[in-house]
Amino acid sequence: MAKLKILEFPDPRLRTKASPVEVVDDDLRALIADMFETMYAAPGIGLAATQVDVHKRLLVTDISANSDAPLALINPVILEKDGLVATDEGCLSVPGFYEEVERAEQIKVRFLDRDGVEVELEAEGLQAVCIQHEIDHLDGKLFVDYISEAKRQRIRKKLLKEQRQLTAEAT
Ligand code: QAP
Ligand code: CO
Repeated sequence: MAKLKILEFPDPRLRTKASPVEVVDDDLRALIADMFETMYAAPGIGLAATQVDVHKRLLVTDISANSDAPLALINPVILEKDGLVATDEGCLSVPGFYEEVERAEQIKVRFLDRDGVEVELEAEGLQAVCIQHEIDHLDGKLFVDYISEAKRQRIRKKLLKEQRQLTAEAT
C-alpha cells in the first residue's frame, strides 16, 4: 500500500473528465487500497481518482465515525435525486476552505463494487452529498465552482501562495 499525492486547486489536471473503468482487476483493487490509505491518512470522508491524477471513474468514501465503512464506487451513475440540502463542504484538493453547497438530499446510485458486481445504493444526508461531490470530481468539477467568483478567486490566490511557499522551501 502507498499514500498517493493529492492534486490541489487550481491544478488544471483537476479539470480532467475521467473515463469509464473497463475491467475491475487486481491493479484496480491495488489503486482502491491506496486511495483508502490516502483518504484515511488525510483524514477525509471521500476521495475521487481524479484527485490522485488517475483519470478513471472511481471514488472511495467512508462517512462513518470509526473509519469502518469503506465504500468504493466504480463507474457510478446517479439514477434518482430527491430533495435539497445545504452542507458546509470541504475538499482534500482545497485544503483549509469550507463553503456551503446545495445538493440533492437523497440519491439512488448504481456502480460496480470492488468485485465488479453491479450494485444499487440509496444514500441520504452526508453520504449522498459526499457521493455527489466525488462524482463531480470525475467530471472535472469542484465544490468551489458552486460559490461566487469572488470567493473562488480569493481561495485560488491563497492556495497558489501556499503552494509557491512550499515549493520555495523545498529548494
Ligand atoms: C468531500 O472531503 C465532502 O480542508 C470530502 O484541511 C466534505 O474529505 C463532502 C479535508 C464535506 C461533503 C462534506 C478538508 C481534510 C477533507 C480540508 C473531505 C482539510 C483536511 C475533506
Ligand atoms: Co473533493
